[in-house]
Amino acid sequence: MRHNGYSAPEPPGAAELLAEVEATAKDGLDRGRAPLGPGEHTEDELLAHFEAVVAADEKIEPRDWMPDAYRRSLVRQLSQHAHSEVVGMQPEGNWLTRAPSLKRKAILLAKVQDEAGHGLYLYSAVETLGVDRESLFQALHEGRQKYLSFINYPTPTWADAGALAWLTDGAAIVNQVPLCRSSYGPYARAMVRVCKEESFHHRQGFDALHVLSRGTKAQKRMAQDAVNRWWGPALAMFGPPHEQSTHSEQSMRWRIKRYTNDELRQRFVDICVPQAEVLGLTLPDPALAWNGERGHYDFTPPDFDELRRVVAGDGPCNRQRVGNRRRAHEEGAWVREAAVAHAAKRREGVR
Ligand code: BYC
Repeated sequence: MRHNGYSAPEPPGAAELLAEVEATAKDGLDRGRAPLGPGEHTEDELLAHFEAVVAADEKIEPRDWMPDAYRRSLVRQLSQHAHSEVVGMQPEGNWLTRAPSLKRKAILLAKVQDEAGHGLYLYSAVETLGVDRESLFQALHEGRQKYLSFINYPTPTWADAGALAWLTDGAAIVNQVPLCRSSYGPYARAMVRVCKEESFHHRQGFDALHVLSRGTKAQKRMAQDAVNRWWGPALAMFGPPHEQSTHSEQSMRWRIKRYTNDELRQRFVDICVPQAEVLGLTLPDPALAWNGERGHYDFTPPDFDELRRVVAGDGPCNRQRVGNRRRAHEEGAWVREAAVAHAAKRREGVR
C-alpha cells in the first residue's frame, strides 16, 4: 500500500491465507445437483442423503432437504455473522469524520461500506434458509440475537481504528478462511468474497499502524496503546474454549465449522507474532513465547469471564451500539419504502 511515496511491507502470512481462499473458490460452486424428489423418500433416506453429501464435502444448497437442527444452527451463526458486519461499522465509523488525511478517509470509507456489503451477502444467505430479513433486524434490536463481542469496545484514538482492523479483521480472516469450505453453499460462497475484501481491510489497518509506529514518539505510543487495548478483544472473538463451546462439536460434524475455537485462536496468535515484529510493536502478553515442542507460540488466553459479560450486554459500548443500530433502522425506514416503491414501478415498466 502506498501513500505519499511510502510503502508498507506485506504482512507476513497474509498472502498464504488469501491463497487458501482462492483454492476453495471452485469447491464452493453450486453444481446443480438434483435434490431428492419431494414426497418420494422417508425421513431416514433424506437424512442419509444429507449426511452423504456432507461427508463427500459437497455443498448443501437451499433446495436440498436438511435437518431442522442444521437449519437452525446455520440461521443462528449466519445471522450473528451478518449482524456483526453491520453493527461492526460503528467503531471505525467513529473515525470517518476525523481521519488524519483525505487518503485515509477514502480508505476507511471504502472499508466501512464493505462491512455493510458483507452484511448484505450474509442476510441474503440467511434468507435462503426461509427467514425474512426484517425478523432478523427485530431479533437484533430486541437483544435476542448476538453480534461479536469486540464491537462493544470503544475506539478512542485514530490508532484504535488501525489496531481494530489489523487485529479483528486479521482474526476474522483466520476464522472465515475455513468457513469458505462450509457445508452450506450460500455461506461458503459469501465467505470467499468476504475474505478477499477482508484481506484489504486487514492490510489497511496494518499499514496505518506501520506508519504510526515509525512516526513520532507520541504516535508510536498511541499505536502501542491501541494494540494493548485490542489484543484481548481480538483473542476473545474466537469464542469460549473448546470444552465450554456449546456448538462446536455438532457444527464440526456438519462441517459448518472445520476447527475448534482454540485451534483458530492459536493460528491467529502464530500469524500475529511475526506481523507485530514487522510493525515494531509489542503484543501485550509476557507469556508469549515460541514453544518448539508444540511448534506454536504459547500465550495467555483472553479473559473469558469478560467475554461472557460483554456478550451478556455488559461491555463498555453495548447500549450505544444497539441504540445506534435501532435508530439508524428507524430513520432509514423511508429509504427502504422508497426502494420497494421504485422496484414495484420498475416491475410495472414505469420509468
Ligand atoms: N462474541 O458454542 P460456541 C468482523 C457465542 S465481523 C459474541 O463456541 P460457535 C468485522 C456463540 O454465538 C465478522 N458471542 O459457538 C466487522 C454461542 O452463543 P449462542 C464476524 C460469541 O457458533 C467490522 C455461545 O457464545 N465473524 O470481523 O460454535 C469491523 C457459545 O459459543 C462469541 C463471525 O461472526 C463472541 N466472540 O462459535 C471489523 C464469525 N463467541 O449462539 C471486523 C462467524 C462465541 O448459542 N461465527 N459466542 O447464543 C463463528 O465463526 C462462530 O459462531 C463463533 C462461535 C466462532 C463466533
